[in-house]
Amino acid sequence: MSQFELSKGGANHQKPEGKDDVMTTAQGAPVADDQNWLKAGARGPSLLEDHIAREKIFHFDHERIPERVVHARGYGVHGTFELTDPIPELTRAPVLAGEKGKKTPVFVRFSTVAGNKGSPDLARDVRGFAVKFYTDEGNWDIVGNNIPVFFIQDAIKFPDLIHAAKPAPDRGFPQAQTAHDNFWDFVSLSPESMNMIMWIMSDRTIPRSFRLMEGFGVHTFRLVNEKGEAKFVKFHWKPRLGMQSVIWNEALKINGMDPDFHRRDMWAAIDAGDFPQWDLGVQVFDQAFADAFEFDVLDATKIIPEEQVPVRIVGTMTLDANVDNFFAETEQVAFCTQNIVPGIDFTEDPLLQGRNFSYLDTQLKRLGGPNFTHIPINAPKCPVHHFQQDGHMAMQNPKGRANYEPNSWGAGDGAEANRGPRGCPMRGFTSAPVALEGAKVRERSETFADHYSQARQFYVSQSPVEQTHMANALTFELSKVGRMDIRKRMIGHLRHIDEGLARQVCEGIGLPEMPDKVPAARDPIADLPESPALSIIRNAPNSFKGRKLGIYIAEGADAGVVSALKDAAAKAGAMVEIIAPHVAGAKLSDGTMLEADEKIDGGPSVVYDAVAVVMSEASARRYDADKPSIDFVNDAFAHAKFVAYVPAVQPLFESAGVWKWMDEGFVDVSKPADAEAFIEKCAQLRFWDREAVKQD
Ligand code: HDE
Repeated sequence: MSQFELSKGGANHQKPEGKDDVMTTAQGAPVADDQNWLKAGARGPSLLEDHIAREKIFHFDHERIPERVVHARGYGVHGTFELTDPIPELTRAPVLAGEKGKKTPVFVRFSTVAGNKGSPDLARDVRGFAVKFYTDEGNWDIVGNNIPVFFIQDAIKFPDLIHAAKPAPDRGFPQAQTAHDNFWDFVSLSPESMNMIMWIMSDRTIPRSFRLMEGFGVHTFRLVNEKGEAKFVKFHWKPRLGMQSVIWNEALKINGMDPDFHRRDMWAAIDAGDFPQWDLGVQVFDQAFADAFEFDVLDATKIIPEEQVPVRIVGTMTLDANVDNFFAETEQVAFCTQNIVPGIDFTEDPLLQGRNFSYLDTQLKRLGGPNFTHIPINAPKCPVHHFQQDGHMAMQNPKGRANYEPNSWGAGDGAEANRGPRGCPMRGFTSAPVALEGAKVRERSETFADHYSQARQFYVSQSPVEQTHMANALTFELSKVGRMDIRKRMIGHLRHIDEGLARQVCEGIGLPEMPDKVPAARDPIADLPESPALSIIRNAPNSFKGRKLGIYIAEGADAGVVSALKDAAAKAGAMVEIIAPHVAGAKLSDGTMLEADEKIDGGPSVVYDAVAVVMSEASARRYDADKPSIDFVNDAFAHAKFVAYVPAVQPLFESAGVWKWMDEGFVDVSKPADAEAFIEKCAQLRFWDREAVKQD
């Protein structure tokens, strides 16, 4: 039967197998044919009467909901939080104070901030790290980021910040990047953003994977114990696999090769049963510490260095399930900073206070009504009792006669349930009784006035390689800024942070002389101690676990070497992908055929943490003019990756221009025993010395 005949009216080409397989309308009526609109005669016209077609198109027309204004591009996964060190002395929230080993389901959504929903994953951007805990006492959301500070101190500035960062309104570009005039204009006129600028110009904004980044609640919150005693707290997520980032040139290429790089990585890890984990840590401090601290703990542009207040690990989050449906879960999940539970409380941080309004408001617009808590991904997993009713899409209206309180239904008639719920002073949420005073003013506290000291502290705490990356990032971004006065103004700020950094950027953009310093609201403290915890490289995990090795093979590749590499990688807990000139794979030296995961131009070295090139000399000659093969080798070299090879690949490595530059990052794996030595080296993740050599 031809395809045409199959799709002719009434002829359902796939017969339903059982009752549940019969297609129905949304109203449940069985459908005979949903591939042909009802027509007056086979050649039309189409009849408006076709309720089946109209229902199908009507629903399709409304498939989209507004994307998030910020954090539109995101990826959500399910998991569990396990309490390992309960802290009942600090909080009465069972999620943190219950029995050791208590488990709480979570849903986590990672995101970028500036880009639209379809933008690439590896934009230089802050990553959202939002966690919804479905606790026994209601949903608790830590709507955090992978950077512990923020651009601005007061929520009223948020629309300006986001307008400036997003595409310019007149032209509608650039997409998902801050390398443009409007952004640098805004931040250079908002000195409070300087600490955050240091963070976003660091490698933190180009993470290798969601699995390899930290998370932070950013604001100072409060923990309140059973006695009503409150302490301040900052929340931290520490990835068990350690932190890792890519290099900027690599990020640019990955965005082209695989715009879904981060979501694919997360999906694949979970799908393979390689569940990512983070420890949840708390930094707890009291009013006396807050009073003595150099900065205001309510100022979200500041951190509290871990060296000053250690992070105490209280539990572990394991992400172990991908969503069943991206829209239903990832798109419809509604995080709200105001979702807190008894035992946790807000502070007066003006950014947090503004957010507490914004998130609820935005859900109304995005999800279309006040009943978004009825959508499964947002619904608490504990009992819910209240008198809220009706509205769009109401699915859980309260039962019974009483829909108000106080009421006297149920009193004495034995049917207590009829009267509905009541507030409970013992169990219910109570705010920490913080004393407030002051006149109504539109003012920023004097204690928020230091804009440079912690920016400097961040910069000096980085390793030399990371400092160079920061200077390069600033140079890249400012080179995309057209207006000279904006470039100069930015360097005028950098001079307060570090004269050496300012000079490098000044030279990088080709300015003949250093611009004047921008007047500072308060003189920076130049000698804050270094905080080694702020560096990614200084805290490298020394492990290749969870990373990915790409082995490029071609006809005649030594079978023993390939299998030794695979075994060594598996032993280290790393993943392996085979790349070949054809996706069908290649015949190895022992005559076996090894199937490829990627064809060479779809599997460039930028998507791997380390690579191996194993082929016969004849193959190396055959591909020594093949551009994707050359790029594979060349990029691996340029991005400071560890490279395993066999001497036969010389012709290809020569035409890629790397043969004469081979350094200790290259490992000859001709003997199978060398494979283990190579994978051991890969635990360093990158051969940074190569970058240093190139810069000399
Ligand atoms: Fe958000 N932010 N934000 N934000 N934010 C949103 O809420 C907002 C801020 C963060 O995966 C929106 O549901 C204001 C800081 C994450 O669904 C919106 C201010 C931090 C996510 C909103 C901030 C964040 C959002 C857009 C200034 C780190 C994604 C869609 C006071 C601590 C959550 C939505 C997800 C999303 C407002 C600043 C993190 C418009 C007004 C600081 C991770 O409500």
